[in-house]
Amino acid sequence: MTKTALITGITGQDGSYLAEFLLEKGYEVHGIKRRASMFNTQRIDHIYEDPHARNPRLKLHYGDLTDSSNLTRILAQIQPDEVYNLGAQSHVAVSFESPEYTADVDAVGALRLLEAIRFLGLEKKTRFYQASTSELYGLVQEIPQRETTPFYPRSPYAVAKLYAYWITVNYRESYGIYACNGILFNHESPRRGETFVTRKITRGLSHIAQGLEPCLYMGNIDSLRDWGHARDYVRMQWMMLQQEKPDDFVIATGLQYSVREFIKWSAAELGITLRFEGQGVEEIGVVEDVCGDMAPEVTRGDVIVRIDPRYFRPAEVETLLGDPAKAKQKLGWVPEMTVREMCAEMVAEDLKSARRHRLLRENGLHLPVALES
Ligand code: NDP
Ligand code: GDR
Repeated sequence: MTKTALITGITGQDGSYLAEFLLEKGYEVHGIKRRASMFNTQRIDHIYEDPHARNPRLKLHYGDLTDSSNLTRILAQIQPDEVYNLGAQSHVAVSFESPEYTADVDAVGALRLLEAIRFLGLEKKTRFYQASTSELYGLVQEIPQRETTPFYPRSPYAVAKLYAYWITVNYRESYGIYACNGILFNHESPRRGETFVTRKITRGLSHIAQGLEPCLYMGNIDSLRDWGHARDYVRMQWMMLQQEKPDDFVIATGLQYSVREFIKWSAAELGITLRFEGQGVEEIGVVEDVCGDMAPEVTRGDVIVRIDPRYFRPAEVETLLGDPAKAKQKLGWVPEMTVREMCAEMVAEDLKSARRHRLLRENGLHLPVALES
């Protein structure tokens, strides 16, 4: 029997990898996409099938996590075996700007889906995955963080996700729904949104290396994160829903690095040796040496990284380090890609696109290069 899955957030980083993964497993995959004034399906265009084709296995529905009427209608129509709730206003810094919207989508959105499952009597059929996050640990109470570590959220995003975490547990305990929280630590890829720190770095430095931009402006580069690859992490989202009993799992690598280190690795991939000097907001990243296929604009002594306090957050999560022991033991969790390999992959992809930009510019076509975050 073909299994059916519904993915909210299918147009996002994880949604696109998960859709690919489930299609390969033979699933019929349904995704909810938001109406936008421009096309917003770039990450899934390569797997998209013309709805006029016979029996397409990927189907998209317009919808929004703030609209329970469409969520209920889509669930009633599809009656999915599995729901992956990946949709979210997922940017921590933005959640300070739009706290109420973030709560509506990230907290009440999860409730709307769970209520729809209950209302439609799908409690015994539909398994539910909630995209929970290491941001729940916020001001960390224990190192490393595991499933039993107390939460201390530090942003409107994290507080909204705390509600979603507990409502998922509550519906599991109250109504017997097979519902799981994946407490995923940061995971990245060439498909990562351009305003998250890793992609901002790989994209920004690739642009600098191609002479398209002079400098990368960063926030707190002392921040420590446990970074993995999104492709490895979506595999675990699926694994969680294949267990006999629903449970919550931390997914992490168990290794931690600073944002500054990630900047240095990315520069090294581009043939730039970068030295940091100064302190606090005066800290700068200076080019110590250059080799490889670099635009002549980048030379020794150039300052290509500066700190801009605009990127500091009202409350910061300084350090995150996960303990994936439970996932290792129960799900056989083995990440395939190291953070350095991931960084190399991201730089390679961003460099390709920066080269295209440069070529267009050399031929008189100027595209906007936004390095905002
Ligand atoms: P992205 O920001 O790349 O994707 C978010 C998705 O949610 C997009 O498809 C977006 O649509 C959609 N979305 C946003 N608002 C709404 C809404 N109101 N209604 C319906 N859909 C909406 O995030 P990721 O793929 O990186 O993350 C997936 C999930 O995992 C998120 O819930 C995130 O909070 C969580 N998470 C992510 C981690 C990470 O490191 N990546 C770690 C832990 C948890 P559109 O394309 O139109 O913007
Ligand atoms: P995070 O990811 O907040 O951990 O949330 P992000 O990549 O945005 O920030 C990581 C750390 O880097 C610091 N930082 C900067 N961040 C951004 N975006 N831009 C900058 O210029 C910059 N300079 C330094 C941040 O302060 C932070 O400490 C991500 C999201 O995917 C969430 O949805 C998810 O839940 C968590 O990861 C786990």
